[in-house]
Amino acid sequence: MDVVNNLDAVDETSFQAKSFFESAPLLKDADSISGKLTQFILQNSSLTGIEGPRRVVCVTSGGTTVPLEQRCVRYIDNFSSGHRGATSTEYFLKSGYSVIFLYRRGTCQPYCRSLPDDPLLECFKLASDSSIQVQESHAEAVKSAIGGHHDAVSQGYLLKLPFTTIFEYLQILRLIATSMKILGPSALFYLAAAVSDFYVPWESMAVHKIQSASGPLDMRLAQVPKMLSVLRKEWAPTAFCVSFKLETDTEILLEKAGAALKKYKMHAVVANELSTRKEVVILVTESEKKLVYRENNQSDVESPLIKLLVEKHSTYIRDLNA
Ligand code: PAZ
Repeated sequence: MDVVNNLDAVDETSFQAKSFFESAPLLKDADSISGKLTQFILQNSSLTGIEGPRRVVCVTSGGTTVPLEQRCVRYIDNFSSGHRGATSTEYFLKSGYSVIFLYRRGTCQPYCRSLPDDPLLECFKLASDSSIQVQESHAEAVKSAIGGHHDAVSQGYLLKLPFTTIFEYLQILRLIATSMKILGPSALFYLAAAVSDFYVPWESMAVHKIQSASGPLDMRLAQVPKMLSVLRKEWAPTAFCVSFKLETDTEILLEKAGAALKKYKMHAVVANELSTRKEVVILVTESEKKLVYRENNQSDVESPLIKLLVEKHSTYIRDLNA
């Protein structure tokens, strides 16, 4: 009976996902994105990496917006800065992975964490001969940002794809996942983006700016289909999948992370609490719940986290190949 119910739930989610994509506004640049993905994956899959073909990870980062009008003036947003995704990307590259970085426009970028928030204006100065010079105080940060980023991109190890809305995010994620299918178990998904749970379906969305003259706004949001199931079952069934669970109530965090692990058949779920997310996360797998801390004020929690995930990914590949 349980099996039947479970199959019904899977079919229902696939159906909801299909309707979501059918009614979503057309993704601009879909052909160009597909072309970049095909080239990136072909090029990287022919390289040798840690214990076999070079591994490719899709890191998602930042929050998705929910437009309230088709000619969008207002939208719902969330807190995500993209720090987790950007930092993790650097550690994955350092560990020998190639990275497809699916990020929210305007959020934190790999290798730019040490730069000030307004980097161009604060990092440079105009010299007396009108040439542009780097401020001494920012020289190290600028050098490492330019060097790290240039190396990763010029060697073809980093592909950056931006999104803004929930519609763009899910359409690009589907393109990435289906393109990565050929990589089999060498593919990893690291889904750190804060993805909206609710949205306004395109066909029921106001076309023009919503007017305030008619009084308080009464709006019903639909639930975004749970694409993690679809990713695992249809788009990339042999990839190693890591999702994130954020809560503000620590009492329910582990329970929710455990439920996500089972329900979406993730290989690992990273549980984190809003205010402590930069200091500690809990890596939840079928066999354990492991606390992962940052070592000190100068280090990042992503360093030990990525190390653990790379080990788990290696075990997964070895077990599948055995
Ligand atoms: O982007 P950031 O560094 O500010 O925060 C990271 C995070 C909390 C968005 C991420 O660790 C996470 O938990 N993402 C999934 C959020 C969710 O439950 O939808």
